[in-house]
Amino acid sequence: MDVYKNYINGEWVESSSGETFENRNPANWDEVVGVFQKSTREDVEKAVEAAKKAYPHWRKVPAPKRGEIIRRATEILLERKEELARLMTREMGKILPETRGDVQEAIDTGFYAFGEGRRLFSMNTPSELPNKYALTFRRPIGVVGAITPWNFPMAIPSWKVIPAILAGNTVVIKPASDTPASAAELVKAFEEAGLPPGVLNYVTGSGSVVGEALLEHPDVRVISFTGSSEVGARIAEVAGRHLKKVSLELGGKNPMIVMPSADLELALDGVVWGAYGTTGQRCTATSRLILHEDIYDEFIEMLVERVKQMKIGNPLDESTDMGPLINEKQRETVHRYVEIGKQEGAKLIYGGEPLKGDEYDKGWFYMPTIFVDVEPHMTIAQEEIFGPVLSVFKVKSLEEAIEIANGVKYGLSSSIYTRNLLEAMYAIEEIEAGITYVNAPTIGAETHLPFGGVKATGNGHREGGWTVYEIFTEWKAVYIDFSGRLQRAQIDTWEEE
Ligand code: UN1
Repeated sequence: MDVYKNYINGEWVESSSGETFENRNPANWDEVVGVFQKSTREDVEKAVEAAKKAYPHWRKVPAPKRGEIIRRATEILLERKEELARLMTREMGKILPETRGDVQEAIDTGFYAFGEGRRLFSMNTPSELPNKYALTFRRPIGVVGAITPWNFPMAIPSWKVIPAILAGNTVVIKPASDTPASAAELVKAFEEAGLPPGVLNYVTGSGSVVGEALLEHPDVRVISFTGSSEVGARIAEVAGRHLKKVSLELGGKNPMIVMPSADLELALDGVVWGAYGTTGQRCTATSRLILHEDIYDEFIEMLVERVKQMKIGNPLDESTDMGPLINEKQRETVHRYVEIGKQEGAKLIYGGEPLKGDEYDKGWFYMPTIFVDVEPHMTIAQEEIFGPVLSVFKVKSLEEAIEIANGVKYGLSSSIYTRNLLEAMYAIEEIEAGITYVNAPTIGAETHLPFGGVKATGNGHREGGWTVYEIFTEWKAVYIDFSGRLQRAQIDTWEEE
């Protein structure tokens, strides 16, 4: 059995608690994937101290050179992609094509950051005074605390860690306790690539101890968190008291609209992938399907036929379409929402139960579930379920579809299927979301574009692409006056010369 330690100041060390916790395979809970440190506040303090000590040197390493270490680490991930995907499937439960994709997201993020090392563009602007330059530079901030979820066990840690260190910060990461092995492998790739000690530190344990200690530590200047809106709001509150910079990537209740002009087969492929990929456990999952009345009955029939054919089971088996949920608690949550859906009058037409039978007995499997005739005020229409539950709505017009799409507190991803250009353009204009897809499902964002959402999905930051560097840098404005005399901004003007 693999025993994983914390990684602090370039060394793998045990927690001061002397205690550990197990990480089990959600498809077969008899299998222990690894044993991890149950860390304490003291461990976090050591990690932050190491990160703080490493910072003055690391920020002086030229960004292109920081990028080269990231490139080496990324090449290691590329070489190990298959092995890492298998480990991730065992600890997280999503199917192999998806865990390969998860590792690939980290690889894409790494190679993008390598290039960014030679960009990190800043801006110059004219001064209002003659013989004076007005320049700006991006500066690293210091120690970053990254708190990451279990649904993208390597991709999301990479979205935070890689740009943070490329920009010259140092990092302490606390991965989700359901998937700490994948994050450890990311750390190992950096260790092998020659990242100096203390630049990246890894501490496992509970949110209430490790996460909280990071949040409250005065030397942690930035907190980057992905998870639920409830936890995000609390993080923002505590971090606000300590005047830390916070980036939050939170929940979603992502709609897909299908209009009569759509290619229905294409929309069908899209909704099945969007709703049941990752067993619905993506913040971008398609959890609401908004159908125009003209195609409502036909499309639902097609959908049920297709979902019946899905193969649910061992996610390591290449022919499986959907694996289990992450843990017992998540399965209970999903089932509770299904019960609420039924009580509130939505019509359950498929699924709604944990799967039973030999193959499923030792995993957190749940049937792909479809509710129709869902009304916008219902709980299953409003709240993020994070499971394979699709709520279907019937509308008379695109305007009504968009009203429903926008009628939730979240605004991460969204999609419309149509072959009518004007409908597509209208949706792009009107849907309140950080991401809108046309003729593609709500999942599958590429790493070089801004990722994040509006309303309760976050606090205005965007991970991914060039925008993530806004999170991990601060601007310095520099004025260079070469006029040889005192020039007073706002008071002297060049005409006075
Ligand atoms: C998430 O669910 O938190 O766009 C991230 C997607 C993935 C990332 C999802 N690339 O579905």
